[in-house]
Amino acid sequence: MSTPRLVIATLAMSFAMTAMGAGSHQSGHGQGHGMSGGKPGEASEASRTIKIDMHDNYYEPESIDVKAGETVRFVVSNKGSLVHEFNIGTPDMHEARRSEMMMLVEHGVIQGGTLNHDMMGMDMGSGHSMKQDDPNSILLEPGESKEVVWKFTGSGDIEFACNVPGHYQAGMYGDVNVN
Ligand SMILES: [Cu+2]
Repeated sequence: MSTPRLVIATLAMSFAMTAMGAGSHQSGHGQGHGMSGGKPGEASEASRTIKIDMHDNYYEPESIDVKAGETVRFVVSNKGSLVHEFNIGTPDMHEARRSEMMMLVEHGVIQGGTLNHDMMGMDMGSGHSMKQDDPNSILLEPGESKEVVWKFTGSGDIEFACNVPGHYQAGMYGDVNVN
């Protein structure tokens, strides 16, 4: 029974360190809450639905066109055999997210095709948990399907990407062309 405790303690420590790192990074950029590229949208305001299929390791479609100010409802399905992420953000945001994902893999939260939901739900103390509930990101096991509603507030360099280690590098990202 002592092993899980040790794992939890290690997780809590590394998570706190990641959080501190992210905080200083953001203030350095003066970006506040790090939601550049848009913000969570209301389903009732969505002008259309875009279906995104996730495979090992690419998206279908590989790019999308949106209008500035448009709210889009994404229906994302994992058709692959590995855990995949659909995350909307700038390249900087994805890079920061990849360090976090690396940690989730190192600690066994993501194991190939499965997610350890018990570990994700644990309270790490000081308000942190491993729960993957960022509004701009969904993390899916094979066969799962979920929706995310996103409002694209302006132009800029926006991508959707999977930051599970190795996947972005393998080309699992797509451009959001904001017109
Ligand atoms: Cu992936």
